[in-house]
Amino acid sequence: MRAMRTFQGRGAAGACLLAAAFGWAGCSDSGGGGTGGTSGGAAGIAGTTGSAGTTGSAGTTGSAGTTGSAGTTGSAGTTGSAGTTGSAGTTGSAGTTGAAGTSGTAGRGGTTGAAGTTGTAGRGGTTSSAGTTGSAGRGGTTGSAGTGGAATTAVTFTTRTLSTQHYAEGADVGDINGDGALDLVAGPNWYAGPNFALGGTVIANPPTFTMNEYSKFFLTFVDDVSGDGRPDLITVGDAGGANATGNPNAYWYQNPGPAGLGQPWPRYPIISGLVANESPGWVNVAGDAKKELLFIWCETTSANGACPSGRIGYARPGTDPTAAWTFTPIGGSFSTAWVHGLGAGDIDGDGLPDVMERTGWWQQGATGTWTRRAFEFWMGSTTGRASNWGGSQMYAYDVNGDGNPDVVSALSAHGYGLAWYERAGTGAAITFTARQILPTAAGTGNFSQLHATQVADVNGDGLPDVITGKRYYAHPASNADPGTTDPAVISWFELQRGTGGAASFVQHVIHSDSGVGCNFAARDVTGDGKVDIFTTNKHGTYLHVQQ
Ligand SMILES: [Ca+2]
Ligand SMILES: [Ca+2]
Ligand SMILES: [Ca+2]
Ligand SMILES: [Ca+2]
Repeated sequence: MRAMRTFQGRGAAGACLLAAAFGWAGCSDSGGGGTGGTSGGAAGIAGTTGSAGTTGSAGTTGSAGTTGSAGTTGSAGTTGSAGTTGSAGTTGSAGTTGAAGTSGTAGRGGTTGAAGTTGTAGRGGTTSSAGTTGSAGRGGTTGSAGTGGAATTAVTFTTRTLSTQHYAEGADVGDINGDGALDLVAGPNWYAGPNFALGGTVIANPPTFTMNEYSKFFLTFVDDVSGDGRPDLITVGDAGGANATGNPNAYWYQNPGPAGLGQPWPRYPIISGLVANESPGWVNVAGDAKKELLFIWCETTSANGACPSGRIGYARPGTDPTAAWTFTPIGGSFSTAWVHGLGAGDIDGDGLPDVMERTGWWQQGATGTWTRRAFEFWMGSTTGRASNWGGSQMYAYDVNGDGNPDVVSALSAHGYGLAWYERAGTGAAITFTARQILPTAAGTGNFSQLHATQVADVNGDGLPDVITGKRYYAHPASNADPGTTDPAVISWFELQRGTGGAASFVQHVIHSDSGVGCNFAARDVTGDGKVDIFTTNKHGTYLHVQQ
């Protein structure tokens, strides 16, 4: 573990009431994480991200959402609601300027607050002292921490290599065999928890590929499509269609139940034509509790990735999930299947998920209308072909704790750069200021090909962190990207907040010889409450277990 770089951003202060008004309802929608702190009390956690309470911190169900930290609904502790201005913990008020959880066993302070003075896991804010009697106190940027405990609880990972073959580039988790333990799904292969030996395959004899070939499983999502309570697989192949996958390129595989797991799973195409954009998301866009497949639909395609009438939108199954899913357009037009950068999150804070892509965002109205707002989320990372510009999975959450959701995105899935975009303004006047996390050029500690990104609270301090890495041979050697032969690193970027809307991300390397694929999982799969990271790509299949 090593901290490699810190980039500072500073934003507007004093917007705390915005969070109380509408900030976290929206994050709940986009994140899909656990509700926080309904039981509160002994483990009350509060602060600028509003996670709180015994059940509110990140964990098995806490921060599973794409953008949400735990406690996104904001109620916390026995006495109060959490959030930027909320109170939390058994007795302490928390938040931007508050003291937090002074008698709580896991009190966490706000930006300038003292925290967890008697807590066993007290964590301070940026300028505070923290956890003075805590056994695991963590200090802020300038704070002294945990005089009763370790000054800093280092986050470390042990990496397990599950395969050194290239099967797939999409990974997710779910309880495939229904035994109560989370299993790991890497394209066609699944590994049974808690030991993670190969549990089975969804197709017979899954093929392997070289690092210069594309697999047929670019992205993998696990969810119950059929409604029988068993988690199924949603898979998306190469968005170009011309390389390896063919047309259609997206399928769902029906979990046959424990007795049938030794056989190939029934497979159904999701929609005709190509599911395009290279980061389709399994996210909640529409106003129900279920997730949808967000993508660019190349309904009619021509050779070599051309997408004459591409529209951004989402698909979901109808009453018969084995029939073609229903596509709901958000807008157009997109002319290539290989465009990069896509995500959903409540940018304007009205509780409705909005949609982000590399050239702007689509604001969802109350009646299901969508309004395009232009913004270039690649921010100058324009090496290589124009289709390479733009990142991977995009997220919206309040990075700096001012109450406004911000955007996090890689800048180029085949080049360099990572940033958060600080939101200002409201409605049609919403603007963003780019805050660089990783630069757009090669350099020490930097890495290219950020083709998959996740957000999760890795260190359990209530602040959502960013995880990304190098997609090992994102393009083959015959079409090399910048830095193709550099080490295949995966890193997490620790979000730290300062006063007055300042925020910074501190890079920590998780592993230097594996990287990421097209999507991966950041969840606690070992049951200790600490976020683990599961990847599969052209380098192999890896489980990074947080210690
Ligand atoms: Ca299981
Ligand atoms: Ca919205
Ligand atoms: Ca913000
Ligand atoms: Ca964190």
